[in-house]
Amino acid sequence: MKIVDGQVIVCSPGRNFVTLKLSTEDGLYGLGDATLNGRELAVASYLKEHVVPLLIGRDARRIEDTWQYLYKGAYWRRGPVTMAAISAVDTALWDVNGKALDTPVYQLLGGASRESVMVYGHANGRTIDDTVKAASRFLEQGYQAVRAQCAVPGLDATYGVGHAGAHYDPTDKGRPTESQWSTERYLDFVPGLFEKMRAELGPVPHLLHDVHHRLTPIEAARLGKSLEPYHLFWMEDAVPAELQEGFRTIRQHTTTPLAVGEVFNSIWDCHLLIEEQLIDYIRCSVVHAGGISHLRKIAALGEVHHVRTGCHGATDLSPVCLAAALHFDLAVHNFGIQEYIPHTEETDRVFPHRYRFEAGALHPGDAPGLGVDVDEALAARHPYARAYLPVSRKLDGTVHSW
Ligand code: KDG
Ligand code: MG
Repeated sequence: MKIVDGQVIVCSPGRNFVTLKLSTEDGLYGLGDATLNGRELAVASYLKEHVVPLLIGRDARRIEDTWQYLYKGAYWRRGPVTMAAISAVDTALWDVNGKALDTPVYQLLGGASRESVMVYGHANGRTIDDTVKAASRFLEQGYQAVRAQCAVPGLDATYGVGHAGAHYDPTDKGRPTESQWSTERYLDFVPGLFEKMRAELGPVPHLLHDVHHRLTPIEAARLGKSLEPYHLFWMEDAVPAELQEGFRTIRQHTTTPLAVGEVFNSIWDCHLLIEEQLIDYIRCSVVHAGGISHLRKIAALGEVHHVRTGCHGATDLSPVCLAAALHFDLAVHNFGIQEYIPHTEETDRVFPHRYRFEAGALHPGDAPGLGVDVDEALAARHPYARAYLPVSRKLDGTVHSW
């Protein structure tokens, strides 16, 4: 099953996506997501210029060998651009192998470990009351888990809070927005948000919160401690995790469960976090952490250290990535939860898919491969438009993590 062609499809049905389409001599093709929000063309170029030429003529059945060939063969290892490119190849190969064997990918991964995949939705609001109302709407739709983010009084923009009525997309065409940050105001505000959430929603729903890398370990420890009465499902990205050892401080002080990893590229970014049991959920995604093959290795390390999966699933990860994540989630034993923000109808039209939502859970469907496609003619009608994620500054003007 030789690979005969590799197309890199860059499109922007509402937001930018990079998709790899690998075709084989048998007339089959597989898709992989290669989207790196705000830096999309770097991955597209890496694929077109450096990776696709190496794939032509290779046997599409050699998924692991191809992964190692691209990873070790580049000499320059890891990094978001390289790993998004390798992820796309790996995902496309799982897809095409599923099609060749006429079976959904989850069956190749060991079969279903559960009936469906529990997801969490994003509730946000400008006030605590609005946030509680948004969360209630998710629960009415059958969600069991909701992430809550609320505007911090006195700050002009807060991560996770969208414009009223709009699908949440924080990127800007043109130069990035600069938002404000105050650790003091944030730390004073968030416990009150969750006090109200629990008072209004009761003890049953899973509540999650994303700190988005903006605290130091000791600040995160204080936040985790103050949130303990509201028993969160997780506190996410409490600190920038380049320094894995930073999690030791947080862990020593709080029983609030910790999740991290959406920006990680490989097992080397999280092995210490997992081996020392410093976290509870690993958030690595198919698109940014080496594809299905590498994510399975991260999950396997997690399994022996009481760490469960919680794949990143924001809308900058395309429907191709979401489909791949769902096959992985359905099969992997130590699954925790899957993030889910529905894509816009415009995006869904470009990427028709077979995954389905019901009562707070997703199922990848039983189509051969990943069960997701790309309408290339429609994609061509949505040309790429450069966009940037926001930049954040403290009130005195110092650049801070967004
Ligand atoms: O591109 C950045 C987004 O994917 C990120 O800000 C979303 O933190 C995020 C989340 O948890 O979904
Ligand atoms: Mg996050």
